[in-house]
Amino acid sequence: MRTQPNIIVTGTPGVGKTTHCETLAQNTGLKHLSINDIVKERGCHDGYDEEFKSWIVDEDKLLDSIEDEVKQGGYIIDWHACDLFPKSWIDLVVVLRVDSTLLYDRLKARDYPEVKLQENLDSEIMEVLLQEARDSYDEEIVVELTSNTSDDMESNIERIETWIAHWKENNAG
Ligand code: DAT
Repeated sequence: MRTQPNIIVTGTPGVGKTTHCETLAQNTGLKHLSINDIVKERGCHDGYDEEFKSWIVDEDKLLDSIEDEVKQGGYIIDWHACDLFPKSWIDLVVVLRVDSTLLYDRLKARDYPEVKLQENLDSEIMEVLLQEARDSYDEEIVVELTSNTSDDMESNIERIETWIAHWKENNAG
């Protein structure tokens, strides 16, 4: 039984996951679990894909590596996929969304290879992550939030903080 909730913040790369998670972690005391960092630091991968400039994740190794921590509760999981995490671990799934023109600018600023940039734009336009979240978790725990502007971010953070406070009230003792 968790006394603190576990939240997934997901969405296409560039949508604002890290920025949201860092602020949320600061404000709430929940821990920001950057799956990207864990994959690298704990070697949960089968090597590096040079074309896509990204690690090829070993999902079984990753889940084994984070299971003991996450099961205790109090984690904000930051990753551009969500279907790998067992339903029983997760209390809320936030899917961040962004306009494709803004996403293009954000990914261009990161010097993404063209093929990776295009794939991510397509993914955002096709709502791939939103669908993945809806297919993997109960619909009442999946929330879609817009992340176009800093005002959006502020209201998203406020909304998630309110949700966390309610969750704690409802799951106290
Ligand atoms: P992700 O972790 O999803 O890849 P990020 O948090 O690194 O995304 O954000 C990518 C860039 O976009 C970064 O420069 C911050 C900016 N950004 C993210 N969300 C934003 C928002 N809601 N308003 C303005 N800028 C935002």
